[in-house]
Amino acid sequence: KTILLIGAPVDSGKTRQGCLMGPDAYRVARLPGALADLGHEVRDLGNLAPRPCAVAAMDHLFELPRTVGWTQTLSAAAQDAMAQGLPIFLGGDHALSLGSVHGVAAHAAAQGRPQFVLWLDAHSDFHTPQTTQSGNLHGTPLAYVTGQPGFDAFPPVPHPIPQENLCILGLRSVDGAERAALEASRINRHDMRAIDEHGIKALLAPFLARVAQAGGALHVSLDVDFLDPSIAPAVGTTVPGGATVREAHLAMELIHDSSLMTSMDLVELNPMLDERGRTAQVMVDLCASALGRRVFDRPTPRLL
Ligand code: DIR
Ligand code: MN
Ligand code: MN
Ligand code: MN
Repeated sequence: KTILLIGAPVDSGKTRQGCLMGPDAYRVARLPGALADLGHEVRDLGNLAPRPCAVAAMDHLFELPRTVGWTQTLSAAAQDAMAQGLPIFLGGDHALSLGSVHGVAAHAAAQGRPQFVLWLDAHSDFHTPQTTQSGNLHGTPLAYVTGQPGFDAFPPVPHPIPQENLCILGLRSVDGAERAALEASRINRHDMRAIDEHGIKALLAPFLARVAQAGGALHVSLDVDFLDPSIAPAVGTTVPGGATVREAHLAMELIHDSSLMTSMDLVELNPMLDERGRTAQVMVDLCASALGRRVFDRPTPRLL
């Protein structure tokens, strides 16, 4: 595969700073080499910068104009990159997905292909600018890309992703307003208890089978806080009780075996909070698993 690494040092999605160092941490942890070792052609496109944006600031939202500027930049970059290969967006906080998912969905729509999204996160990120309590826009991408109202300052969403095309895994911190909205939605969502009771494969394989059956494009958005803080401390919003190293690798390995992934985000790494780069390294290793690193081949990938 041709893999395009796109540095997205977005730090405007929440108040705690540091995610702007994420793209370089992934480079230092040798993400480009790890993917090249698997036989991929890797092109590092360097880091993007947000478009200057004239929308008015809003008191209850942190850094709205900058986040809108990032969304414009990233949507355009995603659409360009999809024509050339498989983009991996190196975050940056989760607000970057406002743009990356907007862009890949536009590309899929132009190809007449349905877009699917797998969201691996402790949080559901389904707030709107009206319902957010924190004012942090990294908590809003799934509402934006599914076409929920309230995102007037952002680029229009001509191709909203159908709710049933989203799957969230790893939930253990869902705010009240999000919970009501999720329960009223058709979004596939699985909390940590579901992972405990059924295991990753039983939850993920049916979703991947649906993507395959629909001939869909699959965007995978991996938030560091999907992982348990004991293995991935370098994130501002740790929540105990997250995925283990092996649960996360199994998810990535199933994604690889499905051959369905067309784009990916690695988000919320805050190198300022890391312990000698160990979280960056776990994220690099997970990304490598999603792109084919394995111990033994599995001759017949079976989704169900
Ligand atoms: C929280 C945090 N739900 C908020 N969201 C995070 O600010 O709305 N998402 N950290 O990954
Ligand atoms: Mn998130
Ligand atoms: Mn269109
Ligand atoms: Mn999160």
